[in-house]
Amino acid sequence: MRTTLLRRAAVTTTALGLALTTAPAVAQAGTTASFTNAPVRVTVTVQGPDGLLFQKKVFTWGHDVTTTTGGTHKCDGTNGSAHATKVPTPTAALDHAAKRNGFTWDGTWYASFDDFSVDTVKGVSGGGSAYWSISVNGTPTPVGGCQFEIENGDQVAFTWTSF
Ligand code: B12
Repeated sequence: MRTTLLRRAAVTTTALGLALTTAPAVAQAGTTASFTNAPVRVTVTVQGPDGLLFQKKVFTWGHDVTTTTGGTHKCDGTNGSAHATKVPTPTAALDHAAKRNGFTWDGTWYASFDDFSVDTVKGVSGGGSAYWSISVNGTPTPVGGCQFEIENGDQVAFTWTSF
């Protein structure tokens, strides 16, 4: 019994240690703790031309992402100086969803926007007549997916949309 309890405590401590080493930084402002880029839990939906391709709750924060076409770049809301500090973003959420659920996405990097255009998700691309629209809570984002800030509980959707 005691051995089991000790083993459980060790596992919990290890898990907590892992979470703290992989979670983003916590900033301390005066006496009040304030979080920068604190992880949020959002629902990521990928709606393809023939139906739902993916839908799941994802724990996410702004981070560097790598695509085959675009290479490695930040995707944390500081893109295009949209935010002064790092924040969770739609494309970062897609990236976390893809990594943890075994699917891929690809995007072209546009230095002019300091952002990726999301071109392919789960092997499905626009093919010149459609694109992956990015919306949060049903509203298309006015900026690219690495510039927009998402919040806890948001509905983040990538929807295959004809021109
Ligand atoms: C046409 C257009 C599109 C078309 C492009 C394809 C086509 N059929 O031509 C489509 C419909 C795909 C599109 C999509 C989006 N767009 Co758009 N688009 C434009 C527009 C009106 C003209 C671009 C253009 O042709 N430039 C001329 C060519 C010669 O230059 P270019 O660099 O080669 O153009 C390419 C890029 O602009 C790229 N592109 C288009 N939109 C976006 C958005 C982002 C974030 C990136 C990185 C690249 C990109 O596609 C163009 C053609 O290949 C601009 C407005 C403007 N005045 O620039 C907005 C504009 C670039 N788009 C914008 C946005 C927000 C989007 C979306 C994110 C909207 C959304 N919420 O879904 C999506 C991209 C989503 C994704 N998958 O990542 C914003 C970007 C602002 C910002 N700071 O990020 C702009 C500036 C409009 C605005 N709100 O003022 N767009």
